[in-house]
Amino acid sequence: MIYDIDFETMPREALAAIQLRRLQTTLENVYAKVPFYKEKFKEAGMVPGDIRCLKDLSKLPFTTKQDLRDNYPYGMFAVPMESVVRIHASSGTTGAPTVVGYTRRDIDTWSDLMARAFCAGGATRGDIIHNAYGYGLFTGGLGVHYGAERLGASVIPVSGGNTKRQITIMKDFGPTILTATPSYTLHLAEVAKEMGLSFKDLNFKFGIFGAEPWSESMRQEIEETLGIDAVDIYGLSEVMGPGVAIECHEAKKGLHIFEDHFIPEIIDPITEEVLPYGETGELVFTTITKEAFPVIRYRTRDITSLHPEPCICGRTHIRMKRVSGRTDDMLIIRGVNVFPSQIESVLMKSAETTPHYQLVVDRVNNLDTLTVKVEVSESLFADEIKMLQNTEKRISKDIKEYLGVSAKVMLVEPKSIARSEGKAVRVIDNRRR
Ligand code: DLL
Repeated sequence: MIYDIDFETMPREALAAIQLRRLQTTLENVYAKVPFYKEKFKEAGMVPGDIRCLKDLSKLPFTTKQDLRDNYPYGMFAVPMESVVRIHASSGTTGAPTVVGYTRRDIDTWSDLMARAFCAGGATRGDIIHNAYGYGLFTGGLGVHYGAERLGASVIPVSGGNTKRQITIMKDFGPTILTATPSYTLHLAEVAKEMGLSFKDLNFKFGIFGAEPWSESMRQEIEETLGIDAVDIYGLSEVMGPGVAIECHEAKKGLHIFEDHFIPEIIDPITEEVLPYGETGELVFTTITKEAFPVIRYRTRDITSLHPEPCICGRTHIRMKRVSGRTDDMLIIRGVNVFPSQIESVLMKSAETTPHYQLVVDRVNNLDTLTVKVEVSESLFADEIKMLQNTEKRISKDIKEYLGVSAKVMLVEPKSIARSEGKAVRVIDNRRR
């Protein structure tokens, strides 16, 4: 089902006309209300009226995370506090967090977009949504929550953590849709297993996963382990929160960006030049309907590409490829650019390891080193140890039976006993020393 058929399937020329109108209104608004933008426009020698077509957008200066930090906490708000009904903040692992605000109409728009997102994922009003995104300053919990209610589905506001209790709730309440980060989802599956429960015995049909980069192989892993469809959802606090873009369940190939509210661009992160469709670079967003916290050409640092080709679902909104990483996540190891998601794709191909990994980078004797810590699959680990122990015991017993002498058998790694080029050295007798 398409939630907002008129806007989501609108011919692209009509969409462009709406975008331009909304963009022009937004620019007038930020110029008048946010001193930061007025200053930026002045520096660029421009006034909002200079933007006559969508292409003109590329003449405007960018907004960066640093700009938001410099105006911490409310300096970028375009409305007085009396009109702000909600405040969220992004985590701020590096430096001050980014504070964002919403008017009542912003919350309304966000709820609508999240309802759209749920429908794109395949939800209906009859669904029960287990929402394991964190509630609080993070936009995931409440963003998803309001969208689920707007759709008319039943939402279980369980938030993150308290994992065992989550599993009991899943068993008892019978939710049909799971919303969580992909990594937490895998943890949920692990804990369910420890509790003697398989996700396949639960009622879930599909899940909407995002808030962190995840690979196509991680999708497969989740779909197989949980026995559900896994759909990718993207968003960021500065632009709105979850529900900026989502995959449709029909194609599961790229995320439709809700272009009647957000204008995306892809730029080369170094030269800052706008790149053509299909090319990979940094995603930049301009919001065109937000009241409290509009952003103009906001540099997300997320790396992706844009694809305007028609989609089988009927939506005309452009698709972005799944985010492969962030410009600030990229590791340079001896000159080679490495994204954690690339390592993840390699790890996911190995049956013996789990999707739990960490990369440790160091510099030893002026050389970069990369250590990939990855957990061995528990079943394999347990089986292997058991098998090794059984083999050791069996050989020990055989020796005793055959020769009547007790021996401790220690299995060692293949190829760890020195090979000889002549006669094999079969005995090292330390007693003779
Ligand atoms: O993570 C909003 C959100 C909540 C999205 C729930 C989806 C689901 P922030 O905390 O501001 O907002 O973090 C935004 O997270 O710039 C990306 O780097 C990353 N991110 C979000 N969704 C995805 C995704 C929320 N589907 C930052 N794939 C963004 C990859 C994602 N990265």
